Amino acid sequence: MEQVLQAKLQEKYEKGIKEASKEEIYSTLLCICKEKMQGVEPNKGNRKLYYISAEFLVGKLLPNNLINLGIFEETREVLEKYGHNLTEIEEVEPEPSLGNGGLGRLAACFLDSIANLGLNGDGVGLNYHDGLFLQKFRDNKQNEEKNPWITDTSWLTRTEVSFEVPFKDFTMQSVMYDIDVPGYHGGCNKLHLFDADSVDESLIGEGITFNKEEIKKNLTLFLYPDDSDEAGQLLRIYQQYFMVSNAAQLILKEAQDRGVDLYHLHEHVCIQINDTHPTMVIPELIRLLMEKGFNIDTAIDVVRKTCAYTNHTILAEALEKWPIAYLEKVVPHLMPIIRELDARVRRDFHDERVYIIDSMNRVHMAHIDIHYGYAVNGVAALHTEILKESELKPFYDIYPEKFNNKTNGITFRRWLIHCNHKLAEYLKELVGEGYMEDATELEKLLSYQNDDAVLAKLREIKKEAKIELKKYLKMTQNIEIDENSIFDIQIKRLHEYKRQQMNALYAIYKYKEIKKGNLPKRKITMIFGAKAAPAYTIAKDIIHLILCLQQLIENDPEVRPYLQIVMVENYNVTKAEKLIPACDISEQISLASKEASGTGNMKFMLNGALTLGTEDGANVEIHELVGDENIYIFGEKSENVIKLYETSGYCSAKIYEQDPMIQELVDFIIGKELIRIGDPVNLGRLFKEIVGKDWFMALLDLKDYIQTKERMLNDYEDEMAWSKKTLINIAKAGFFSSDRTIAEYNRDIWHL
Ligand code: 26V
Repeated sequence: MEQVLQAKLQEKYEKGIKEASKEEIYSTLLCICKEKMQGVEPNKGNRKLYYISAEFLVGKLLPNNLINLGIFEETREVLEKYGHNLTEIEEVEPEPSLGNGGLGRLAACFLDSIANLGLNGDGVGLNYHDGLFLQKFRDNKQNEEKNPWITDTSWLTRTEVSFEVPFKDFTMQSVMYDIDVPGYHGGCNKLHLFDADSVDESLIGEGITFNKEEIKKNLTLFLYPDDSDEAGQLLRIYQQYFMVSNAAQLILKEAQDRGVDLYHLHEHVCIQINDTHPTMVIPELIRLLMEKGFNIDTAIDVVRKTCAYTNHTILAEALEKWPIAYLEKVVPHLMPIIRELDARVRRDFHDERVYIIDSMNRVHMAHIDIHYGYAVNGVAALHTEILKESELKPFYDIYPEKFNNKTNGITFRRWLIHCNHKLAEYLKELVGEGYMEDATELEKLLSYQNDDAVLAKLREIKKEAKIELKKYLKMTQNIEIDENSIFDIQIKRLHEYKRQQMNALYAIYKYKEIKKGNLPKRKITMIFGAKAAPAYTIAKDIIHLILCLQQLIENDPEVRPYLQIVMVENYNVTKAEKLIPACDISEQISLASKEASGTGNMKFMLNGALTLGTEDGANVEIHELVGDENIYIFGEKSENVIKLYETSGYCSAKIYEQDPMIQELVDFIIGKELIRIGDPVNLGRLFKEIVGKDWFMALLDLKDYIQTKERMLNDYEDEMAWSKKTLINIAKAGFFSSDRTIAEYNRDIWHL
């Protein structure tokens, strides 16, 4: 490595390693990796997977690629020898903002595991120039700015591949960019990101505003542009069709290049539809096959045997339904096919709940996937059961054989080996290297659960991670935190069902307790990280509340020694990698039945944090694995929550009126302390929402939540007992390796 780096730096910048700047070293390492990846054999196989997704939240790629190419350690040592620090060089890379949350990060973990297992599978998506917005805090509010990440030296490689994508009024020429996805064991796949040369960043005005009608110029500017008006929804349809038409054309081209008889396409190709955003690939493939001479029956039959669908949410508002009128404006050539798909459903099933086109002339995208794909999966055991038993029950009754569960996973390469190197090395010492291959070997750790020296070492590693985070927050946000405090962390998209507002109400509770003189044994550092969708008013109000609380406590000398709130600005993958290793309490507090799986919960567990959570998503499986003793579960069960919705049996105003303690906490939102700091409009609206509606039932679980968190804080003081619990969590985390998840997808769905 030393010689290669030396030679490359000389060639590019006429400098030695010692003299080179961080930027020069970064871009040189990028070149070295790219060259190495070109030399790696692509994964091959008779059946090839295309994982189509609107999001790929890949995170920084330098450390990831160095690890997977097997040159991370070497590189670090060489740099150290010349007075550089690899972590600082990693800082130079802008994080690609190609995703929003769990769905996008899952897609990235999957690409890593697919390559790691040597499977032949590529990702297909869009190359958003500014991705998801950059979050800035001003006056305790979220502001959105553009988030450009594509620089001269980037991991993208422009290819010769280009297609014509036909819209109603014009066609657009695409260009395909590739990012290499090397496997940890050799082999290499690609992430194909489609873009258009006509896209023009100068269209962006103040913040993230732009002309929504100039499709040729705006198509790949942003991920999830605001769709609160018609122009925004049309733009989403343009984006989705652009993505899938390119994907479909690429798939057919590659199949034909391989000499595949398209009548046997399904034997050679498999398409995973990641949530409903890529659904139009189904009618588009049917259309393209018909252009090649297929009759419609055969085209439908082949496509049905090729496509599989993953559902990632049961929130009704997140299940896409596009008005026919909008589809007619953008892709009228798909409408005859969609109508035919609907007609066939109506012919076979006399149940309007499973129709594709509803009585309001809207097209239900998920219904296309379920009828015209061969597999449907949920992402955690509970989630899949809810799909089968309630949300998608009419479909499960028709096609029980299509439904299956694939509990999510995370790549240990990024979420342990990279982000918590010291822990990874120590685990290697304890259980051997085998766990890098087969993560369930982490269970061998259980034999150390009563070994004081091991438990002490785990605490020492946690403390070091806290100190690292402390330095990072000082550097990035000029915030001081106390590494001797307990770190309680909630990091995820901001959504009412995830209930950051309930956590904020806990902060109010603690603030009041401290004011009363009931001091905690140890300082509590509550850390939040979350972006709110720009048009999601209440989510932004919740951010405002948290930031106001942060300021209130920061400026109160009575409370500050015992409680601190930190809201991390622009939460992203890079920040998650710093936060997760330092965490003690992992907040997974969604309203039971609403979080499909969660994957942050798995990352925290693997890094030795204990879960404070509801019986929701993959928390249920974590609970089963670690047992009652090693997790803190609270709150209403999902069956009861579902019943409450069915019977409209929840009334937050009642709880508010009948429980003086809860009333006091909620009133604080509009009390004099906060109104002095915050915006009465935002705080007032949030107050009204919680008392008058509270759709995700934060008040229902609040008391149990407070009590359980108090118990947890108490337990933390018994160092040995706590450390033993963390060890058991690490030992049981192996199940959540995305290598396991992908092996299951391959065994049950893809058959690559
Ligand atoms: C969300 C949003 C929010 C911003 C505006 C646009 C938009 C479009 C689609 C969606 C749906 C997101 C679905 C999703 O991210 N689901 C998450 O998937 C994770 C991986 O399976 C899972 O762990 C999380 O529980 C689930 O919420």
